[in-house]
Amino acid sequence: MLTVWGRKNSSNVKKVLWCLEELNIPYQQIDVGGKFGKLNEPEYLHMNPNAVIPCLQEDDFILWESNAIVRYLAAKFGKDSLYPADLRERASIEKWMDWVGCNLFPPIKQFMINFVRTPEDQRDPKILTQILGEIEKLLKIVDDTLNHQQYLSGEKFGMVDIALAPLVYLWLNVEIERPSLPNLERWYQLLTKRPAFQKIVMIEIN
Ligand SMILES: N[C@@H](CCC(=O)N[C@@H](CS)C(=O)NCC(=O)O)C(=O)O
Repeated sequence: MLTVWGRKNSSNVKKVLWCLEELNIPYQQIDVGGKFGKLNEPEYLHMNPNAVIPCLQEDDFILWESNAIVRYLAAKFGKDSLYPADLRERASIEKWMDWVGCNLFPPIKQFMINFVRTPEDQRDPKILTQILGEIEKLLKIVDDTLNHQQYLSGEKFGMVDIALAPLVYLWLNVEIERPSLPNLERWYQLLTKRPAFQKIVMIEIN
């Protein structure tokens, strides 16, 4: 049995749970992080010394870093669906997965801290404008790419759609002004039709 450590409303945990649901793999999920705490307890630190979620446990095998976990699950259980056999096709998807983790996640995390988790009267408009500008610039790159392909993974739904969409869900479902990104919106609407996306990703943001 696979165990996913991490509260369900974390964007990075959502990637892992959504991937498992898409692949129809049984798992158990344990709430840690956020209001559940425990990330700095020795038992958790022993698994993930970074004290962040998610963390995957499969017997005595432990894996952290959400995109690495998605890659592992796709390679192990999704060879016919999520994990392309063709090396160039796979590398093109993995390139975007690294981009999501290295480029997009940092400003999204700042947005979470400075907007979602900060009461309205304590928000700094200058900082927020800067963070939102950064996110918009990055999502415009995705929007341009989606102008000539159905999914970010290519013509078929795949690993990087799973790595990206929980972050985009957050940006699209908070009360902020957003530029029009029609291709991104079309792609997002496609994902909202997937039962696993509805179950795992489309939950309350907090
Ligand atoms: N690069 C890491 C980032 C992990 C991360 O920052 N996780 C956040 C939640 S999205 C976390 O653990 N926050 C502390 C908490 O939830 O208590 C990954 O992709 O797994």
